[in-house]
Amino acid sequence: MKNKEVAEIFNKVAALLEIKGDNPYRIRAYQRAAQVIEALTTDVEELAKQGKLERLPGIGPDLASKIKEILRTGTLSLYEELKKEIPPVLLTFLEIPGLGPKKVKAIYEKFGITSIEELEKACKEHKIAKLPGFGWKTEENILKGIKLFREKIGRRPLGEILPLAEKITEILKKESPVENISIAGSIRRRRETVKDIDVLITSTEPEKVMKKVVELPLVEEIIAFGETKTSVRVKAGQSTIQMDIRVVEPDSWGAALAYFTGSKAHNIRVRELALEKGLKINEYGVFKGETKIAGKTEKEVYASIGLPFIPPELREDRGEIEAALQGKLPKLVEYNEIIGDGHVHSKYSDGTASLEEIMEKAEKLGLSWVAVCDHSQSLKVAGGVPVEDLFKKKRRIEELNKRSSKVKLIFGAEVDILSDGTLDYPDEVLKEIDFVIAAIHTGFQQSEEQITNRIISALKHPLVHAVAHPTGRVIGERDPYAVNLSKILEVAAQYGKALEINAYYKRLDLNDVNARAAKEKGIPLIIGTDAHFIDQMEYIHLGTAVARRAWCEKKDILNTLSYEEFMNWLKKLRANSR
Ligand code: DGT
Ligand code: CA
Repeated sequence: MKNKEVAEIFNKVAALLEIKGDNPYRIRAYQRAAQVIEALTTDVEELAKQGKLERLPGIGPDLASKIKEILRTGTLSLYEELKKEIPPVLLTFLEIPGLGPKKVKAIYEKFGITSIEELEKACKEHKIAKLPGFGWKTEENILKGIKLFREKIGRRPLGEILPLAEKITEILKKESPVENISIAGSIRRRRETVKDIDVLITSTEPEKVMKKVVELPLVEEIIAFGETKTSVRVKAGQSTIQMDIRVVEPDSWGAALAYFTGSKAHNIRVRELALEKGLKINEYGVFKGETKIAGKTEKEVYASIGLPFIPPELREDRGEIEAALQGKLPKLVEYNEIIGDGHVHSKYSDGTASLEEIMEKAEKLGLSWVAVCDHSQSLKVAGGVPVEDLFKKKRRIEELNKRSSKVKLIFGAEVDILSDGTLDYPDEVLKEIDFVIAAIHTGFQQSEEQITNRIISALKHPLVHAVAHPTGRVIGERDPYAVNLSKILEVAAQYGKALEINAYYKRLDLNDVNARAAKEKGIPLIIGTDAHFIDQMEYIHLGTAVARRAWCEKKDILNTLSYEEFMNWLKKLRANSR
């Protein structure tokens, strides 16, 4: 069905015509055609084949031929021409939720604003509200729209882009003459969202590598083609993302990797340190006068300015330079030290995998335990487990554990914190569940005080071990609910309860900053993938990345414990909570 694509192009044409100040009847015709096509329950391509397009309301010979053109070429020449006539920034503005063509046009004509940053500034200075037909509310909506736009379209979740970037580097490694290849930028630092894919290589035959790059089937558009730098847009889900590939000299590999890994803020600090030592540092190397004193490896580059190697996840200028100078960098938890998954759903609730499949997958991932935490009884939309079934699940887990020596399952539950702060199973049931992780799934609209108190009651409950996704945010979709996190941290620390680092790529909750605050208070952290499909268990490393960005060491993360150690931790916590 190409209906959506055709409708979208017609809508865009209408918007562009409106910005241009074209004939309102013509604009209306495109809008109407878009609506008609979008509402169709039949395939527009079929109608075109049968010559029935003109039977649709509002579609005459001209629009019918335009539909055929879109079906044939994937675009419309009129649309492509309009795009060239209009400043590109206005096309971007149209993508901001809450900003239609009329408003975009008015803003552009009045202020000549040419970037999102300028638009944001004008809103903050209340210039926009003064335009006829605008107001305070419009300004507020535009600001919200800008935020959503940046999150959604401007930046993509790491979990979507990292696998793509790794796939591309794997292909280039196998099928082109690269010597060194590495992902750099925010992906290498494992930031939760990324703007683009930065790749560095060394090669004696760069032209062959670049040729391979632009020939990748994933490439949708070539932005620039050159032997030292090539930029393309690669297909990523429903849209595309820019990828820049740079070729560097082997002698500059470390310097380039450090430079292009960033962050910019970290680089600036590094450069200042170099300057203090009378050195110059750039993407080619570290220089004393004209002489290059380092550049081949990152380690050598850091050493030349008196620093130990700083792991990419720490390079955010959040104190890592000071810590490095004092020899106090944390020994970050390693990806392979995570041997358990603290939160997986099975068929007992809304997961799609059986217990056996979870065990199998865990073994493939090199894990030695998985806590199977299905939803609790009231959460009907998510298949909450009624009490009778809980005990079936418990027995089944015991049987499977007897048979398996490599992977153990833990009988857990993700128990809803009800809107009054009580838990969704009675205590006599909770005490039979080996791992109770409490969570909020309803009442997101409650006040900060209410939500905070709900979580606090759960943390204080003697049978609760942990709280899942403590802030409730979903990247690009939902802001955190109103919660006073510092109060939560205080109570968790006081009661020795764990907080989750939810590793699902759209959650990553706690995030890096909050997880670090928790770690500093000595709160144990538990990584859980919250997998509802078996493959989502692979996201465990994203949770580890958050933990590393939160400066966590092995001792801070419960998933580094063996099965027996973790079970002991659970029991001890309850014994101490009585
Ligand atoms: P992103 O792409 O927004 O997710 O984040 P990054 O960090 O990957 O940023 P990007 O792609 O613009 O640039 C990659 C790295 O290149 C960045 O982390 C640091 C370095 N870099 C870029 N521009 C500058 C600059 O103006 N000064 C310094 N010192 N470094 C820069
Ligand atoms: Ca980047």
